[in-house]
Amino acid sequence: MAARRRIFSGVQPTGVPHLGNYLGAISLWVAMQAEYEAVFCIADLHALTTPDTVNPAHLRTAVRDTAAILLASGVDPAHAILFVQSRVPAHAELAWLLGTVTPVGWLERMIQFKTRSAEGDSVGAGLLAYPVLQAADILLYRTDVVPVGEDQRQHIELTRDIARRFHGLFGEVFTLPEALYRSGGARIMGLDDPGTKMSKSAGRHRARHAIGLVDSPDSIRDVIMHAVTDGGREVRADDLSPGVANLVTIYQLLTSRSRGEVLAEFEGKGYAMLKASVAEAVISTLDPIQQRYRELSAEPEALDAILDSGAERARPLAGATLERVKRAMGLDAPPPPPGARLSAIA
Ligand code: ATP
Ligand code: LTN
Repeated sequence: MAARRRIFSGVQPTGVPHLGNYLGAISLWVAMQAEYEAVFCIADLHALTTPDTVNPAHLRTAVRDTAAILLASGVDPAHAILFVQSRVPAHAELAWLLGTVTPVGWLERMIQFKTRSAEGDSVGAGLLAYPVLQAADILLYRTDVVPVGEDQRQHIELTRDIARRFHGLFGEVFTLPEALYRSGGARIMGLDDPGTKMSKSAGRHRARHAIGLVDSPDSIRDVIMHAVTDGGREVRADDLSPGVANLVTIYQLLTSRSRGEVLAEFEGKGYAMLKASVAEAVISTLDPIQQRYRELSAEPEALDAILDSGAERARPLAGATLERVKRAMGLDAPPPPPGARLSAIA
């Protein structure tokens, strides 16, 4: 029997995951984990590049909360390896090695780097190197498929470019990964501004921007009923503004129906009715996730045990690739000369 293909993906513990993370990425991971060999990572080293969230106590809490949300959303340790990035040192080590073959110009072209470096006063080298660490994450596990939101497209392409460049210099070691996006939902937009993607960082500064996966039903209704649409009042399938299209997308994904079906249901109906239906669909999808999240959060030792076991399982996989890379680059320790004895050194 052919070996199962492998998926790898990650989420940063930069805050409570939101509906965009769930629809664009997490729900896809859950759907794929039985068919593929699945490895999922809580990217805490990446989170260190977001200075406004860096605080040791917060980071510790955010890592556990993110783990609890992923498990509550259906990530199943019986199928998938779930671990914390910094607990598998091969990630940082491979990132260094790959950094030595990555032109700075490639990194300066990354949209995320350009946007985020324009926001901050001083830019850490880690922000520039962020995609190299992400490439290391993916390449360490000989990943075939990376299920992510659309915003990650450039980073996955860069991962392939780095792997190809490494192969040109040192020979074939890596598997070239493919990105996989949720069709029609890989980019959920902010509810306060359908021109920007829903993001954890933006949600910290903007009211009614995002729906956190553990928000209360009242808060979910409030955010959705106030979602920015346009000057019109009724849904017109042939003329959807970005705000209305975003609500339709959310509803479509939550109810597993086609766009055509959803548009037919709401054609000519008022925006308030569409919003009320979206709010109820969000609340009923999140209700079981929130219940499970509360149960998991009440048992931090059990969560830690799952993460410990995930790191134990990830380490040998990552270690095997790292060894091959080091050998290819000439970093393997030379064998001792024949007849050499340790005592001769002492
Ligand atoms: P931050 O704002 O802190 O960068 P984020 O909201 O972009 O966080 P990540 O942890 O960077 O979230 O992303 C986790 C996964 O969720 C990634 O696969 C990413 O592509 C996906 N994702 C993030 N935002 C959206 C969105 N608005 N729509 C669809 N997928 C998304
Ligand atoms: N940068 C990603 C999170 C992430 C990731 C990964 C995604 C870190 N390592 C490896 C896919 C594969 C983000 O979503 N912002």
